[in-house]
Amino acid sequence: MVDETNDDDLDLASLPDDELVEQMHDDLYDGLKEEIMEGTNILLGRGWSASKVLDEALVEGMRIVGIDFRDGILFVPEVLMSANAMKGGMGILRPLLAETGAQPIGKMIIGTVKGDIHDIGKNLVGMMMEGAGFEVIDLGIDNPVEAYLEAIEKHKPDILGMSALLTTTMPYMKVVIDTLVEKGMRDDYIVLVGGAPLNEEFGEAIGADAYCRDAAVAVETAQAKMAEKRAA
Ligand code: B1M
Repeated sequence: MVDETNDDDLDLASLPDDELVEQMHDDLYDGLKEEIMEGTNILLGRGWSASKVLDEALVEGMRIVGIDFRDGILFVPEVLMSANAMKGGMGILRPLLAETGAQPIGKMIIGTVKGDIHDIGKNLVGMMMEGAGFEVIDLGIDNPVEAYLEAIEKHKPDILGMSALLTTTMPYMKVVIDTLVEKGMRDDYIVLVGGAPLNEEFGEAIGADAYCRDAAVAVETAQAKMAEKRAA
């Protein structure tokens, strides 16, 4: 998707919604952070909800990047630029998605597992959980089991969330859960897992409470599990 127009000349604000969204997909592809931030602000100014901007402009754009990364058309440095541009847009949406006057309804720690540095999806889950009224402690990327245990000890969360984007790192989630079992702590926490290569079967097989397909499902699942926990 080589953009042959001169981006300097392109007035994003003059584009109708559908063309602007398409342009944002191109800009994300090209790693243009400022343009992504501008486009995000324009759509919000036109009355788009934060979640609509997130889903239709940013997440969909990243999906396209993912396809060309898989097919060897884009490489790591380019995808890093796309990720950086995506984070620019997410930074604007974050406070809007997290806007809530309510008391925290539960506490979650979330981190990407050891060996894995993908964090966009995890960050999105954290943002949506905050938006739903949860307190979220983000452990970042590349977390060994010790980091999860330390954070559990320190923050005493209701929920432990783990993210993995690689088939080679997703088995590490089982290492964390098995360690909780060994220490007799497993039943004290709701364990939710997610990430593109996972599925429900995997979640069950490793002993998680649930696999969450996306951030919205993570919120719904967390709410349901918290309600069950409170009722019990
Ligand atoms: Co990576 N990468 N990457 N990468 N990368 C994938 C995952 C890949 C599928 C690309 C591909 O080939 N199509 C592929 C994995 C293949 C596999 O394992 N089978 C891959 C690879 C191979 C690699 C490297 C090994 C490449 C290399 O070095 N040769 C390398 C690994 C580095 C490492 O981690 N050790 C690598 C590196 C990178 C970058 C650094 C360049 C960059 C990451 C930047 C960053 O995150 N800061 C990157 C990116 C951006 C991607 C793709 C293109 C996009 C991921 C993303 O952000 N998606 C990705 C392709 C793809 O997934 N289509 C790819 C958008 C995000 C919103 O979705 O993360 O799925 P996602 O999160 C969703 C759900 O999964 C769920 O909710 C989120 C929001 O709805 N979810 C959770 C996620 N975590 C959750 C936790 C929960 C609940 C739900 O807890 C409760």
